[in-house]
Amino acid sequence: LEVVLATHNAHKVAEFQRILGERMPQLRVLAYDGPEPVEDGTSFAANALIKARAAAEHTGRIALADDSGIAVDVMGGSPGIFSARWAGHGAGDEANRTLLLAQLADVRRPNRAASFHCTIALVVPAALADTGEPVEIVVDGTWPGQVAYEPRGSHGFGYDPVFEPEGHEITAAELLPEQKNAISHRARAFEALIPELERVAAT
Ligand code: ITT
Repeated sequence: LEVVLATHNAHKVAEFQRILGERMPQLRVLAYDGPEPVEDGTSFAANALIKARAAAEHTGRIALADDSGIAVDVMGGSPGIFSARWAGHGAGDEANRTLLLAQLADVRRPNRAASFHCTIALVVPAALADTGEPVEIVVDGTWPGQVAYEPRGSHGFGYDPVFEPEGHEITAAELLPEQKNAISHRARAFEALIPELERVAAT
């Protein structure tokens, strides 16, 4: 089974390849970085579907896309779907983290509660679906925790250095990649995705 993963984020390709490949040896994840659709959805699910649909249409292959981010409770769920560009388009991960810490400068625990969210869309183009209709499936994973007072750790990417997962006194960037990959929001979304992929592989 070959699927294309619609993303421009090399970290995501690596995580998908490693985690899905381990669980489904017959699966090959191909990076797709064709024309980028406008991500103008108002939810993680809407944006994941926009990206997966575009890749499925463009390649005629089964497509996956991930939309993810961090939601801070006291900020009403922001940065949320705007996580990748919280400090502006192209500002980068470090600028995003610095801005978030500045916005929470006066907020003490336990009010720094936050969660990572990962939504994955799976789109089977009509031509490959046994019903003759496109198949669209969306799964989610959530990883609760809190925002740290200062960045720590050198693994991972994005908001990992400023996110302390529940049950840990260290940040996600202080976890080894294999530890993070076993328990993260993305790992939780993969748990829900694998049975769906197996169903698709069987048809
Ligand atoms: P694509 O849309 O091309 O897949 P992207 O990085 O722009 O790549 P998103 O729009 O889904 O992806 O933005 C997700 C952002 O949320 C990402 O840039 C990180 O800042 C953050 N994020 C998502 N998963 C994360 C994780 O596991 N660890 C740390 N930060 C994460």
